[in-house]
Amino acid sequence: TKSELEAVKKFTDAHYASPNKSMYGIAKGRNVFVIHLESFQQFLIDKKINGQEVTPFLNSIYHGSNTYAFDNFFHQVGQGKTSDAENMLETSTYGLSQGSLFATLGSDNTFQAAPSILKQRAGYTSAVFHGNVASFWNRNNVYKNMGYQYFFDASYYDTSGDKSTGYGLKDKLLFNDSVKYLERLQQPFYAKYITVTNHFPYDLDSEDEDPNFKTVDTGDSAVDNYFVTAHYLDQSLKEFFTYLKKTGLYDKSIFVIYGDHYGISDSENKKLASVLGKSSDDWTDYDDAQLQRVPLMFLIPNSGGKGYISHTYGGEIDVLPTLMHLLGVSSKRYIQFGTDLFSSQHDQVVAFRNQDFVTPNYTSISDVIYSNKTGKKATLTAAQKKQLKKDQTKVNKELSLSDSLNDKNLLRFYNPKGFKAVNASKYNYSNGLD
Ligand code: GP9
Ligand code: MN
Repeated sequence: TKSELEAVKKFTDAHYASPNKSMYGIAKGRNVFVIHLESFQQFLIDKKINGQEVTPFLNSIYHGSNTYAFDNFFHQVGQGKTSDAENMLETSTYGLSQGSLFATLGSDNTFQAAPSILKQRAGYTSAVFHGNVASFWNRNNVYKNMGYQYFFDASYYDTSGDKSTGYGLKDKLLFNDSVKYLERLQQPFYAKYITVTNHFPYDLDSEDEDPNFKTVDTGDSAVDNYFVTAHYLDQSLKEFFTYLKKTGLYDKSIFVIYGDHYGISDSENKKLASVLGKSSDDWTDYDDAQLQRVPLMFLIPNSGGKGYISHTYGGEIDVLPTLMHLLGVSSKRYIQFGTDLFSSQHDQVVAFRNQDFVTPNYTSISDVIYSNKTGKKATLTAAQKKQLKKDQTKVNKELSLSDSLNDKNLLRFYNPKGFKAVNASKYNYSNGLD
């Protein structure tokens, strides 16, 4: 009902963070590439194995002078995995506590998502490039409700034989074979690339392996192969960027590069520990939580070289308002649970979907508070306890209001200024060949 919507709106309004003036609009009018690095965790960045970087190309972006990167950025997905990440990134609302929002609510809900907002506010064309079938995670329906104009799914590419692995077209082929569609998009565009090759169980044909890259030998094949497919993903990006630089698209764009969620699960982390130079003996929930960091980078080529690596704490929920402000589009009128990572008012309490949370100083797991300094259970003053109680209350409230918004489809009652409701029936993603 409308009063339920009011409660949500009151909360998001109260938490709104105004933009950082020095960042607002610095990517205005540029094309947007959202590059979804499948199962990609932050520890891969700058990681060396047998003296070799696993992801040299991404590392060069990470340290590049026009890149704003975050090293305390967390995924916040639940069971909806990739689809939860997509939902958070493009709506700044949470996934559900059970199942996938895309799958359960995505066909019927009202969305006020990045593609429709950017189309209506700044004239952006929108498209998704993905090498899996369109129905996976119910994307064919959800994307229409989000206002995506084009969805170049598996049917647009030759995915036969060894061109695919478990979740679809290999990344190098996706980037290469999508170019003929990308080139026809009206600029400015908002284009999302969802990679798949770096996905459990991290299979790669030997023909795609870099003979010069030798992985670890932990005895856990998922851990060992994870580095091999991450290395492949890195090479695929390098090839794509070579193309973009050649055509000049590179300099006219902003790149949002992020990891969607963990690739190595908690149960395998002890095997990973030795690779990370840690002992698995006293491995705790705290250590698992720290590994939920994923990369987030905003690369803005030729933008004056003021980039840096920020240690601000944040999560996937925060990406949309941050991106909008970089593009010079105010986020104020929308219902969004995240806040601009560059804003001095940004809230650094990062909620996980199960109500655990991380702050710059503490990690809270099932009500146990760990100190980020020591990694051990924290000894807390009364004032610190009080603050952490407040943080927990906020996390719970935020998650439950997001659930209320989505479960009850409350956005259908919400009319932000100038927002025209998306008409999903306008879009037809079927392959133009038939
Ligand atoms: C498949 C891909 C994988 O299309 O996006 O999703 P995940 O299994 O990571 O949720
Ligand atoms: Mn995924």
